[in-house]
Amino acid sequence: MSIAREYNFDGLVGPSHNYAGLSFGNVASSRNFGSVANPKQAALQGLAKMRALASRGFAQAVLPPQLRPNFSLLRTVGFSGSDAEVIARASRDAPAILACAYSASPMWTANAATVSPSADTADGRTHFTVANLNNKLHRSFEHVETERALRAIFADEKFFAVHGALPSTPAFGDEGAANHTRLCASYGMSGVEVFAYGRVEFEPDAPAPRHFPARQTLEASQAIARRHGLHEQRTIFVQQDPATIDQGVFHNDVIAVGNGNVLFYHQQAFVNEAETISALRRAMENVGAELRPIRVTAGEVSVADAVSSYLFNSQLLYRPDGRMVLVVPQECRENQAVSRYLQNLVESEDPIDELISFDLRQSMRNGGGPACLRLRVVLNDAEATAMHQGVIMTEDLHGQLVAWVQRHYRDRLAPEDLADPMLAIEIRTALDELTGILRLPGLYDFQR
Ligand code: SUG
Repeated sequence: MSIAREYNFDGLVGPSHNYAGLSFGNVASSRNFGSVANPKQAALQGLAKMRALASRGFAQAVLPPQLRPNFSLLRTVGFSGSDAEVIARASRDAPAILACAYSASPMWTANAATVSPSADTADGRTHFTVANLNNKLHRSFEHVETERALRAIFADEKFFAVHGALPSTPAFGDEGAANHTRLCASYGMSGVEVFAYGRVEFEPDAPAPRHFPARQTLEASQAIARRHGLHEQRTIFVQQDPATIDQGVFHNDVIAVGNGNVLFYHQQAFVNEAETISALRRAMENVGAELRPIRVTAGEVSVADAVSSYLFNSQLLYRPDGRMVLVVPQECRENQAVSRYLQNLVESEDPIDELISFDLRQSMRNGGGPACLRLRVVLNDAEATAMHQGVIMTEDLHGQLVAWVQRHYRDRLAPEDLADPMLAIEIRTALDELTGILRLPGLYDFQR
């Protein structure tokens, strides 16, 4: 057994952050369609969270934004000419597609990949499967640059295996770690990997939501478990309650979060709650641990309140004393039922003793809370040393990134601003400089 820590890789919000209403099924995205975004504030809010957690001693790193707009998408769907002409034509004929090409959605790195720590995998390496995100056009091409970034950061094949995205077809709908939780007795020991799926492609009679899409399939989750070489007795597939997806729970991390032996979840999170919890209990026994469920009832917090406050889209982190901190969005303090619930929770015997809240309003308005903004990667000492060090959050890196944001980001971005050809040039200039700061040369196509 080796000592291992959980690194949180937060997505640095890109300069094109905007509200384009692109995510049917994500109520915040639909509600805020067309409002004016503030990319500078969005990036600074994210950086403030990273800094605060790093300064508390939590292992924190950053993943870079992606190049936008995606000219290759725009050209593939028939817009031609110079870059400026492509933008002008797309903005005139298909503004929604231009918005897709411009989306800053890679900020939500919980959807970047599914990660299995080396203690769980057959070959003893840390495995990553990049998510295909094929349910939404604006997210369906993220995997190309995500794979490149992960390969650059986790380049050492002795320790890491980065798998490309699964085939981009509805049967393999995959949204990454947002539908995956790992429970364990301690990070360095074998854990139980819990995959939550929304529907089953090849079982047409299985329950499925009626109104909103189920973005993750059982087939995709099973494929990932096979690729990663997970042990059957320590791998569990659970189904999200379709009625809850229909209330706006588009990812499982909107309704449940796990850490260590604790599963913090809403009673309406899963199909067959009792069976799901007993299956988890049994699997935990296989790794010598006792499951500690913290169950929130609908009477305490309704699904609607969970969706609007993002109570479960929180980060559950171990403090050095072994107790836990819950990192919540500020909206949890503003919602009466949720804030009352949280007050009781920290005063109870349950292992969550402390709350930290952040203003992440810019991201929240697109349905992205603290947990969406981070990808968890458990690493032992040797693995942590083997990964690229330029992305680890320090005071110095934080200072450099804040100054970079201040130099390059706009503080106002309305949908019509995407037609401005200068925006594409500004983004390219900013990202070119960013690769110097993160020491990731050649990350973007235009640098190759
Ligand atoms: O995929 N929103 C993202 C939010 C992702 C949240 N991630 C997790 N729950 N882990 C999504 O729906 C909105 C973009 C827009 O409408 O402009 C968006 O893509």
